Amino acid sequence: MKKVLITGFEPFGGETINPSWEAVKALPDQIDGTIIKKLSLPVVFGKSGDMLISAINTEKPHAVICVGQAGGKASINVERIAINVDDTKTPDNEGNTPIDQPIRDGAPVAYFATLPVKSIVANLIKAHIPATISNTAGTYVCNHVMYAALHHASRHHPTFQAGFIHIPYLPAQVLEKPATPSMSLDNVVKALEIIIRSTI
Ligand code: PCA
Repeated sequence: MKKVLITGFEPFGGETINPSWEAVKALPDQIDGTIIKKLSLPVVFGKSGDMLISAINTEKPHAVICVGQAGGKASINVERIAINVDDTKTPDNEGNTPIDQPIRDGAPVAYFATLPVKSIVANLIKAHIPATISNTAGTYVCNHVMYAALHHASRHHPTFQAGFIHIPYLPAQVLEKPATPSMSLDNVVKALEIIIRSTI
């Protein structure tokens, strides 16, 4: 049986929820005969990547799909690339603010996602869910986790597919920010199901 490991994040930056974990935990435990394993990651450099890699080693999934909040985005952003740097002025949930720090010393500067990013975007748009390819996952914890997964894949499990999906705020997070876009939980969950089906 095929297995997909899908991750969300705990809240950060003063929010009380993170839409990524809200959507991931709402997914069914199986989709088209594929087992869906769900994991919540801390918004902490280092620890987040270590937790993900230990789950990959335990679960031995066929694909790893990591999901995170990108507040202010209006569409599902399918990340194309992860870069080998942690760089932030915004502290993570344990107060770390790495500057210009390689994620893995001496490792490649970047990895492309190995999810089928173009067909994922096409399938989302076909289902009337706003979606686009993004060419930067930033230099905060989401990029860190994406890089850690792809580096691990390239070294140890060359056949598992991995990538990252950034999602907008949920409506509940923008009630007092009228100019900020959001996407309903139903639509985000539907999007994740389409992303899983497009991958397996
Ligand atoms: N978004 C952050 C980290 C956790 C999350 O949900 C990011 O874009 O890096």
